[in-house]
Amino acid sequence: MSESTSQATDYRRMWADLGLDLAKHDALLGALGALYQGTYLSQPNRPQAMQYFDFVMSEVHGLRIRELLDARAAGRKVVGSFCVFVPEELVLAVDGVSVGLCAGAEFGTEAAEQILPRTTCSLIKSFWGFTLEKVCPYIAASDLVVGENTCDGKKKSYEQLAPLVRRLHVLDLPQTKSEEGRRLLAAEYRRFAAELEALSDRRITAEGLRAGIGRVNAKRAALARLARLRAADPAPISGLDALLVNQISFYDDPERFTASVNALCDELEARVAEGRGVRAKGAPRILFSGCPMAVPNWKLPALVEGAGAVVVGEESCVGERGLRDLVDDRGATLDDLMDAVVDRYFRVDCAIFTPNPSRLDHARQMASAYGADGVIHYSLQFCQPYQIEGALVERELEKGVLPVLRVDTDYGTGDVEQLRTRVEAFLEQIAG
Ligand code: BJ8
Repeated sequence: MSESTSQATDYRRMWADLGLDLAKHDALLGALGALYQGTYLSQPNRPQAMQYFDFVMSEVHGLRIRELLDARAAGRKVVGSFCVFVPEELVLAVDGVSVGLCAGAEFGTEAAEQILPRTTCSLIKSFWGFTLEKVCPYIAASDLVVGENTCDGKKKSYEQLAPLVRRLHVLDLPQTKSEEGRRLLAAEYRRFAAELEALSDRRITAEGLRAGIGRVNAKRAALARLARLRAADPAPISGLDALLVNQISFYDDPERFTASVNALCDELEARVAEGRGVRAKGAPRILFSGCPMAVPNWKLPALVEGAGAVVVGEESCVGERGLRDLVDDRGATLDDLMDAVVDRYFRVDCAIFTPNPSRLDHARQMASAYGADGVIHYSLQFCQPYQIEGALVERELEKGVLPVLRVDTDYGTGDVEQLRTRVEAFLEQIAG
């Protein structure tokens, strides 16, 4: 048997042992492979260093899952989550492994709609579809799944998730940036820390948490370096590739990922110095603002870049909202460090907060820092927090005479042609 055949056999055994439905999982991987080929591998002028991220994607249900299972066999715990409010620093402090769970593709919608109303956003339907149809190896490999009381759809649907996962912990998150809100977040992170200690049978120490903070800070610093390089004109990397790197940050081993992002940035710095980019200098520059885009939700950036523009930033949780701000690691005690973790996460300006003015400031700052010619506000249909806040973002940015296009869409392909027409008209408006 050749090495690749034996590896494929090994993966099939691994997926079967995890309880996946192999036929449905094959269908999912087939569709994902074709989408990746058409969206990513056909792009012109890609940086060489993207090869690492292509490799990660090719092994996202293979080698990475094998690594998670090896970690479990060595006694480490795998913690799966759906939200940037789940602090990876705490998971690392008990020597755990943090992974994002599948929520970016339309799969198992019919099964999901047995539980959820049709008027639920694609992201929630997606994680339910993946779970019910048994095609997500990440949730199957997780010792603990962490939900969060953010929007109503997530909050209410987690109530029914417990029987489908090994162990579920739901974080209660504040909805206001008040003193009471901060106290709630601090109490909830301490309750989460206790859950992790019970799960792993390890104590969180100041040294352990400081080390976890250092590893996540290094990852965020590398992603911030990548974000800054996108300010150059011509942009040295496509928005699709930069988005992919951000998406992979939720799955990959933190050290290996950080080193790979820094290697990519070295190459991009050389490109910027030579004036080389993925598009000609002066190509229209678009900033995205809105809902997170999880793998493989590439529909809108692919349309924008297919029309000749370049996406230069994402004001989103899979993007700058998720990566900005490092945790201060100078505290002497465990309490100091826990407070620093709370301080950092309390600054995340998700649209579930009311009011949420810092998000408008961040969108404005990013548009200016990255030289955006226009902003596309992206909401998933039925996502009330972002759909409603979208009007505010539009008003605020248009005051500064920046054109804004508001798009509400889902994970389906039924609206692609209509979106293409709207995006092309928007780019013409910008050019005019
Ligand atoms: S911190 S943005 S990752 S909650 S799209 S499920 S909001 S109805 S994803 Fe999010 Fe955390 Fe906030 Fe970020 Fe609900 Fe909207 Fe669906 Fe959403």
